[in-house]
Amino acid sequence: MDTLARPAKAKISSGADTVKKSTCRMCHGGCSTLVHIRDKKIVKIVGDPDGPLNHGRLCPMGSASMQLVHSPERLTHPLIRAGERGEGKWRRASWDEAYDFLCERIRNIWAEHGKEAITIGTGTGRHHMQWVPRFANMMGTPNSGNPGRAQCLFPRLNTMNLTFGGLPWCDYGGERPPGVILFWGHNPLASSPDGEVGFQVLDALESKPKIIVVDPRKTWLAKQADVFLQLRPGSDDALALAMLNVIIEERTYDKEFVERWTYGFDRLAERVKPCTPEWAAPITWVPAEKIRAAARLWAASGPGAMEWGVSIEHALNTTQTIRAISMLPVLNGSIDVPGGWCFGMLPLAPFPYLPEALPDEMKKKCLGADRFKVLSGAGSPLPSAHMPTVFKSMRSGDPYWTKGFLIFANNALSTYAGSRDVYEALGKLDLLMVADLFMTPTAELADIVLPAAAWPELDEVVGMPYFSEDVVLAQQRCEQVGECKQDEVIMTELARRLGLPHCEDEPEDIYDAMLAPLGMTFKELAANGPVRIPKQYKKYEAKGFKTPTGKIELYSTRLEALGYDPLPYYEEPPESPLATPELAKQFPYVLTTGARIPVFYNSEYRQLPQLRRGRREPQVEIHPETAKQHGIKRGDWVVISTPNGSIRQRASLTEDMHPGVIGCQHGWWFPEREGWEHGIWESNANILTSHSGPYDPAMGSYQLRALLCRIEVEKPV
Ligand SMILES: Nc1nc2c(c(=O)[nH]1)N[C@H]1C(S)=C(S)[C@@H](COP(=O)(O)OP(=O)(O)OC[C@H]3O[C@@H](n4cnc5c(=O)[nH]c(N)nc54)[C@H](O)[C@@H]3O)O[C@H]1N2
Ligand SMILES: Nc1nc2c(c(=O)[nH]1)N[C@H]1C(S)=C(S)[C@@H](COP(=O)(O)OP(=O)(O)OC[C@H]3O[C@@H](n4cnc5c(=O)[nH]c(N)nc54)[C@H](O)[C@@H]3O)O[C@H]1N2
Ligand code: SF4
Ligand SMILES: [Mo]
Repeated sequence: MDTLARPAKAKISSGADTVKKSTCRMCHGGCSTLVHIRDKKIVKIVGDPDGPLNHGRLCPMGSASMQLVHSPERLTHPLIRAGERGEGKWRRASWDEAYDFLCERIRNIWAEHGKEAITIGTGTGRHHMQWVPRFANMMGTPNSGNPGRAQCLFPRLNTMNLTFGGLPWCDYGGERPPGVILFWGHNPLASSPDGEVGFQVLDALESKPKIIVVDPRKTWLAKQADVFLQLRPGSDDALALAMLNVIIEERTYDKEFVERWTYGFDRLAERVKPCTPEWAAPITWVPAEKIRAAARLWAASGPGAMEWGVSIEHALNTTQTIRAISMLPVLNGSIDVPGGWCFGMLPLAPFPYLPEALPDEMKKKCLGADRFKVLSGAGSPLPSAHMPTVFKSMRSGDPYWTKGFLIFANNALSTYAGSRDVYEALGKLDLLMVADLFMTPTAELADIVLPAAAWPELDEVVGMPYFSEDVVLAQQRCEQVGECKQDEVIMTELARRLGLPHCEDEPEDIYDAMLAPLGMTFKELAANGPVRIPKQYKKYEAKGFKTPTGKIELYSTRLEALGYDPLPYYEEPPESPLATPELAKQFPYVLTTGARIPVFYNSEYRQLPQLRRGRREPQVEIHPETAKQHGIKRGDWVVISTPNGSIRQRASLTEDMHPGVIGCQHGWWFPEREGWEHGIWESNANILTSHSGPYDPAMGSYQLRALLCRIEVEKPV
């Protein structure tokens, strides 16, 4: 099954070992672990039976944690480039030398181009997710970002903050289980995203809720579903509008909740009136009757828990798709009720992002902020630069030059759309710093590479799920590998060398301050283990929703004030059989990229034998009938092409894939290959994508899924 089920229960007999409690972060994290240490070295990592989210279990990636820590491929000391960019010549440096080198280059860029000329980069949500915008504020630059800020969780977070006053999560382990779970473009059993681990979802299925799945692939969850909507990638907005239409037309919504706690229902009803299932069927490829069945089941089986995923953010009409889908739990009155879609308890003191350290004049220079107002401004707890605009400024100096890029955990060449344009942009920098665990193709291009600590080698406080904090956990330092340092420490030490504001703050003081409302210190949390915050429901009854009207804004006054459509709408992806039928003659399939598999994490873990063993090579999922038309057999190398480029992946034939859809993996490079590229130009899905727009008007998101492609068998050379 395409899930994480590996029920190994932890043994807690510790013998002569010291055992420390920590939290696995092989993915976004959340599984509690017991880390066994002997002679200052980790000898075993197992699931903690007391872990509130995993109850002793670890998935295949979690089980490979020790292999990550002790991988012979790890970077273990700073390296300064000694040859041409990409030539692979490095000299080992001490941390002192590394900081001196960085300070000199940074000061030169400041003097010549200003503080805004340095962008602080990171990747997906890690332990130091909150520290990166803080460090940017300390550095005096308005520009920080990552490949996910406009494409991953933040579109949901920012849009929901604006229109609901917070981001709800599914209520598992609460007063009652959900009556129905709707998995929308989301496969949490494989992905455990954003601090909501798949084990929780697996456990929730035991109470036999109704299941609805929206996915172009028939996943394991889809096989358990009462209704499975196998849609065309990128048509989620039309499908959601049609489901809203059915619930409103059939008057099966929770009238009392809608009347009392929502704003703009009548205008929503008017907007979705034409969006009937018959209208949506040819757009979504889902029969009208199935759309009706899903809407009826959803309305009848509450409380409903909405499990939505990143697919809806890897598309152009992100903001409005999110809005449309988010209204389904509103209409059946599932907001902040047991077993429904609930706001977090947020017990931690706010993280000190230090926006006050950045002058207003500088804030205005944030790249892309003038255009994508929800990405960088209203609703965003972590304002971000628009990264395609940053790459453009690296390439062309428009609207000003970006000359320095300090990356903490991001394989930019692999995970941003348009890898070739990213490559060109990185080549023009005066300073590229990469802090990573491994020498990735991106690190190979750097001027300086810093060895970062892996999850068992660092201290951090984390609230799960993200921006909800119903469970508060600690990561604990258990081993020192080489000269590796955790990112938070690197930022702090570099800040001190540069004499930046707030550089005197010690990370542990910040953890203690965050935990103060819980009446404990970091050391106490780390020693005693995670804290689950007792759930309170219907919190809005006391103070309303944190929106201008105090209600859930189906009609968004804040989006309206920012100049955006206050109601959700449907928009075709820029390339699609409907939007560009001529192009679709040359590229007849809809391509989706990057559906998560349980053994790799984006571009990570190809170095770890335990995880690579069963997945030596990249795979593209194709329906057998589709493959047959092109003479493609199982295991053949297939060339996948889009208007942006071509890559090769091995054919995996499966009836679970929609015949009109091709699903390729993302994140592929080959650490074992010689040369700086390590095969980055061979099978990397982002050769097929582009970051040049068009973009979601509010978030600046680009298309990573729902592209057009063609396939053919690779010809022997
Ligand atoms: N085509 C396509 N592209 C995609 C996606 C897709 O589905 N399809 N998904 C997108 C999404 S949702 C996201 S969030 C991004 C993810 O993009 P990234 O975050 O760039 O992806 P990763 O490969 O997980 O991580 C990048 C690097 O961080 C390093 N690393 C791991 N832990 C640490 C640490 O603690 N400190 C430091 N300094 N380094 C560390 C890893 O070794 C790795 O090289 O990719 C996006 N790109
Ligand atoms: N093992 C593992 N875990 C991970 C990661 C990883 O790389 N590996 N990456 C992490 C990151 S950064 C993220 S953001 C999360 C993402 O985790 P999820 O949100 O679960 O996202 P995916 O698995 O990428 O996609 C979920 C489902 O969406 C389907 N899908 C594809 N295109 C569309 C579409 O257009 N519409 C709809 N409705 N469905 C579509 C896919 O077939 C897939 O089954 O996972 C995180 N966890
Ligand atoms: S689901 Fe994530 S946190 Fe849990 S064991 Fe797997 S990798 Fe670790
Ligand atoms: Mo992500």
